[in-house]
Formats: sequence, C-alpha cells, structure tokens
Amino acid sequence: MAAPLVGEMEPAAAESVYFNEYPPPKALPKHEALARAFIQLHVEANRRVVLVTSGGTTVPLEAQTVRFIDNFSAGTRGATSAEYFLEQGYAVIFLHRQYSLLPYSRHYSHSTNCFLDFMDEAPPSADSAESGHGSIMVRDEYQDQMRSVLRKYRYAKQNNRLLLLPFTTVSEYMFELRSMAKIMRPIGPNALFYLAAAVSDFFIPRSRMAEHKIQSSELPAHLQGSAVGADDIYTGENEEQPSNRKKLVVNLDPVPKFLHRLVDGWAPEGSMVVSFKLETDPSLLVYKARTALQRYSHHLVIGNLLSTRKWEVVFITPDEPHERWIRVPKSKRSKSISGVEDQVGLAEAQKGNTVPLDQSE
Ligand code: PAZ
Repeated sequence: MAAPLVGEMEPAAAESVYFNEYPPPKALPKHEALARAFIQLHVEANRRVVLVTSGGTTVPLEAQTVRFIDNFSAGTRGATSAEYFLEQGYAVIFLHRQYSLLPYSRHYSHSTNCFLDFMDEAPPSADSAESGHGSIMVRDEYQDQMRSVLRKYRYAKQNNRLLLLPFTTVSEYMFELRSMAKIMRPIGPNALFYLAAAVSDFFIPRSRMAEHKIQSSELPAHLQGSAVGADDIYTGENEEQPSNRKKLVVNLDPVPKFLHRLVDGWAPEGSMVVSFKLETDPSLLVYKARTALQRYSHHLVIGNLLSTRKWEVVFITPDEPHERWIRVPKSKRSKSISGVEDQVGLAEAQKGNTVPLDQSE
C-alpha cells in the first residue's frame, strides 16, 4: 500500500512530518525575536493584536530556486485591512509576501499609483537657482490625501503598532504562521488571526525536489546526474518537437491544511480566527466557505470571487444569519490616481457604505 501523502495525514502527524522535512527559514529566529518584543509591549498595554497574512506563497521547483509556481495575489486585501485594524486600535503583525503591497505605502506603489506621479519640483528660489538643487514637493491636488496617509503611517511606526514580517515560499509561510501563533499566546482572547494570504494548495515535497536548475535540453552523460535529480520532474521527449528539447511534467502533492492545528493547537486560547476563501466559480463559493467553517470550527470565513473581490464578499458564520453578503456600491468604490478601482476596506463597507446584494447596482 502506498504511504499516505503528508496533505492527507491527520493534522498532528502532518505537522511533524512537514516541519521535519524543511529547514526553518533563515530569517525565522530574527522574526521570532522581533515578534516576542512586539507582543510583550502590547500585552503590557492590554492591546488587541491581529496577525494579518497577506499576498501569495510560492512553490519552488528546485531547491536552488530558479523557477517557482506563484499566484495572482498582490496583497491588496491584507494591506488595506491592516490599515483598518490599526485605525481600530489593534497592533498588527503583518506577515506578507516579500515585495507585495504594504499598509500605507500601497497607496503610492506600482504603476497604477506610482509615487512619482504625486511629486513635482518646487519653483526655483534664489538659493536653489544658484545650487541647481530645488526642493521636491507633493503636487497641490494630492497634499490632503498624502498628509493623511503619512500621518497614519508615522503614528503606526512611532508607536510600534505595526510589525512587518516577509515570507516567500509556502514552507516559509507555514513556519512563520506556526511561530507567530505560539508567540501570540500571552495575548489570549485579545488575539485575532486574519488569514488573507493566498496559500498554495500544491507543492513538491523537499525530498523529491531537484537540487539544481532543471535542464531543458539533453546534457552529456557525465553531467546528467548533477542537473536533474528529481523523481517528480519528468523531462521526457517532447513529441511535438522531436529535437533534444524536453517536456517538463511536474507532480505536485497537496499542501497539508494547518488551519486545524492553528485553531486547536498553536493559537492562544479564546482567540478569534478568520479565514478567507477564494473561488472563481460563483456556484462553489458558499459551499466551499461553509465546508471550511465546518471542517476547522473557527469563527468566520470570508468568501470572495476573483473577479468581484474588491467590492463584494460573503461572511459565513456559525451563528445566524450564517450567510451575509457585503457589497460596496459602485458610487463608493474608491479610485486610484489612474482611475483604476481601488480596494475598499471591509471595515469601511461595514460602516454602512454597503447595500444588500439584491438592491445593489
Ligand atoms: O491580495 P489580493 O487583494 O489581490 O487578493 C486577496 C485574496 C483574494 C487572496 C484574499 O481575499 C483571499 O481570498 N485569500 C484566501 C485565498 C484562498 O486560499 O482561498
């Protein structure tokens, strides 16, 4: 009989197999030290602390990674939600995909909202004309918005309310999540887990991963061993191109679902756990969100569809009404500088800027 896949084992066994297979991320000890100091500070202040996870995890195809599988998430939901939690007085541990959107700076990043478009050179003064170095300033029309974002950012930074911790791969994410949950135990019922990251569902176990860059063409016999070395990666003849080029067939295992372990083991007693469920097929969304809630017995699943996620979500709860849709009406959807519809925080939507789904535009 074939050995069970780690993603199919019961949760405690999957945890020990999975975490023994991977070396912990190099940055973990530093992140743990930062998180301990952060938690101690906020325990003393009796402040609520939320762990927000944000952005997508990668699945490396090689141990010395050249190629990896990724997903669409830019971290908009996580970064936006973190700002709203900060506004509500929470301290935020922001566990995010490296280089994805961050709270506050997200307003001025990437090509849709490039910070350079908000800036101008000040008119030359007598001094600057002489030196040739005039000041740079924010354009008049963006002063108010930028001041408001800057003040909130400064407040969070100066008051130690925001801890930024990056991850890249799915295994780094798992190690970080487990450590942070355990470090948050002293927070008790003041702890909240808000799991908005898009975590890979499939991966190549470390034991079956190629060490080096997978080769796309035939190597001389004396070099073959060092280049491939993965049972999982089949580089067979490419029938459509009968040359020495190879097909790449990748065999992925299911990633173990550690939400069980978070709810029943890692997280502080009495804490609240909110997870997200993303689908593309509208007919599956509520079913999948309900199934997740029943399976992991946590507090809330927020369901969203890829195409409408920026203005429509469904809250699935164990208690009445079990299913509640929140939609931001068209007129309230904020626009970025380029006119692209921006993410509106769920908190904003819940403040009343929403209409029931059946009455919406
Ligand atoms: O990062 P983003 O704002 O583009 O997307 C957010 C999201 C859709 C990844 C998040 O809301 C979510 O649903 N996360 C869970 C995904 C899942 O594993 O089902």
